[in-house]
Amino acid sequence: MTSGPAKTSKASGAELAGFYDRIGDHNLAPLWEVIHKLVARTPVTKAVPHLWRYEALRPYLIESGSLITAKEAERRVLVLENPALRGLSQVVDTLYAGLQLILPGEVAPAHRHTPSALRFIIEGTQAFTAVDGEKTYMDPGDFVITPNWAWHDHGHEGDAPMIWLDGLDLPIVHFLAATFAETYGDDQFPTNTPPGYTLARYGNNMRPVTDKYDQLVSPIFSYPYTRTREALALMEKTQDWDPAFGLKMEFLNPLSGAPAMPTMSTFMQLLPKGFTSMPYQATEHAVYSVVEGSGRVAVGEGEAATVLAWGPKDHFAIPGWCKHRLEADEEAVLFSFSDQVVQQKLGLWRERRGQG
Ligand code: 1HN
Repeated sequence: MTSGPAKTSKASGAELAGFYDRIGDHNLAPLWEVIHKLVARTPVTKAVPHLWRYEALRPYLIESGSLITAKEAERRVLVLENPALRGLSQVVDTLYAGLQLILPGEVAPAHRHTPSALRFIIEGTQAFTAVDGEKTYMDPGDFVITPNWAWHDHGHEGDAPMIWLDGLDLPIVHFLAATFAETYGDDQFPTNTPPGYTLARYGNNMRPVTDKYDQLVSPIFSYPYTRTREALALMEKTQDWDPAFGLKMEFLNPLSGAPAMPTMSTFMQLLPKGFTSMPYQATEHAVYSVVEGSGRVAVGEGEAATVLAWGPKDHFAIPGWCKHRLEADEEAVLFSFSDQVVQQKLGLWRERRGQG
């Protein structure tokens, strides 16, 4: 039985119900029945914390390679669907994630769209993504950007399966009802610059003096793991660990100093062996990809905590405002992406460290 409206000091439940019926005929509704649901005291997320073990999902991804070609599929991807958001292609409330397979000799044809995409390479070598005609060959641990509305296609010149994580801001762009796409017509957008051109141009702490600062997205679309890892290895020597993060670095747009992408924040994080973080919570919704090492994330508190045990190539989702602790059994490196940059631009982002 559905309970009708409770009585107020002025009217009975029946009077209110009659009133709601009458205004309902005019597409009107009483805010006072829903205001506390609309604006709760703490952020409410639909998604739940979840771990996708690579070992368990990899066979299905490989099997998908025998069922459909990359070209037929346009993108051959198994979507990481949050268990609480099945059917919506959402890994957390605001983000999409999937694991993409490309086999030797295959192409994923050129297209462009308003959502922005990132790739984080999980296994394989000698596949490339081409962004607006510049090829980038990808290796495990590399972080690659496809800016919104940039032509992009993928190809594979190696001899073993290549798998990467795709992260997109699709739910955000969908919310704004601003999602649209175009196919190029040919498999590949014509190449016009040598591989590595953009990294040479913008990735050496210099910029061409004629370039503007106000580009929304980083002109560097490949951040190679060799460079990232080397930086972490050197900084690690100081043992300057943040109690919540260990050593957590954010990928930036070198022209503006802003986050590398306008809609998704991207991070690489090193946790020393034996590290246990302080409890931490933030309003951002985040997805992690384990590069090296193993450990756990305990989400929630005490007996009710969900403990997710991760190892290399595993992925896990931590929805906003979930209090969590990260633990590393051995030195670990985690890539992650979140909607922090969007929340910060809108003045919404909050964090809380420790028990408080
Ligand atoms: C897309 O264009 C790619 O280019 C991957 O590899 C995943 C998911 C939804 C919409 C477009 C890609 C995507 C996608």
